[in-house]
Amino acid sequence: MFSRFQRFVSRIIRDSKPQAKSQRQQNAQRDLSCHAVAVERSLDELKSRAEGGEGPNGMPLPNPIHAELTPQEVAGRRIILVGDVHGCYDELVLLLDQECRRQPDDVVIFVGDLVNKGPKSPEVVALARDIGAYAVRGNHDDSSLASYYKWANYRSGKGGKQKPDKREWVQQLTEQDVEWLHGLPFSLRIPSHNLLVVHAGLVPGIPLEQQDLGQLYTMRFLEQATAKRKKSSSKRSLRSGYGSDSDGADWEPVGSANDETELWGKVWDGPEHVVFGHDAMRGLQLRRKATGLDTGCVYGGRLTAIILPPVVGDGGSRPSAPVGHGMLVSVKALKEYEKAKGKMR
Ligand SMILES: [Mn+2]
Repeated sequence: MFSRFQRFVSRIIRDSKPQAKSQRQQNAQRDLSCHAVAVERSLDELKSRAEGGEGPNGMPLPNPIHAELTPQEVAGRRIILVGDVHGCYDELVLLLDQECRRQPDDVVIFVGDLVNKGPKSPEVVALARDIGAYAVRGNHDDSSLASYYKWANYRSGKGGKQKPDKREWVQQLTEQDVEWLHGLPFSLRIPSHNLLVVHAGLVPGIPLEQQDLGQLYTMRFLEQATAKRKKSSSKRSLRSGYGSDSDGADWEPVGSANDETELWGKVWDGPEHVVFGHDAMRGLQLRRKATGLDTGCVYGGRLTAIILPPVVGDGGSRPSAPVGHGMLVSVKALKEYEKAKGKMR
């Protein structure tokens, strides 16, 4: 028996479907003319418009680089934080509709890597835009933008002999999709919940604005700065910009794990609680001040979200709905879309 509330919710879900479908139909109808328009506005022009110069992958920096949702913007609304989707559109729809019972005024935030690897990347971007979701920039979102331009330049004859790479799905992105991806910030702060969202991780003790943007969407491990200095030349520390005696940082990001590394989320001690993705091999991470939501859906794992209850009023100075009060929900992947490179936990 459906309760009246459930009927109400299912009506909302039903009502929202034709919209999603028409968006998908639009995807299917995308023809070359829209790409011609997109390519006309060349990457150079976009770069010149971006005041902050280039990001770590050569793409124009978004404005703002670090975004914020004000207490007023989230007051009285649930916040649904979604792990790495990687084009798993069908699982995303199941997660939002069935597990989250998403309603129009819920604030949906993706932790990045919405696209690539999985089967329906353009559909995921279209859905995210359609529901007015927020997201931070994942390494795959950023590199897919680069792939888009590589293909677009090739297509328009501007890009020399560079053939498009294997990400053929980028050809289905509309100009609006591309614009949306360009706007993805490297972090999203939500002061009412003492919450910070990044795709990968943060180095403790370094102000957000001084964090290395490339590390924000790629880091997994940290090493004691002193241990690293002992091992590597001072050149390396200088080049990475971390660990000099003057900045007082105790930790440095490193590319792979060894005896002296720690998962960054284990070491992170705030002040904000960080929700992140990017680490399917570790799976769900529930730390005191960090929550990792990448549960490897594209590798046949699960797609996970955390639902935060609404904060009444503006939250004041003491958040009444910290991440720890959130509810975890997830759906099992419908299939294994890609083989994992390591063993998933
Ligand atoms: Mn990633």
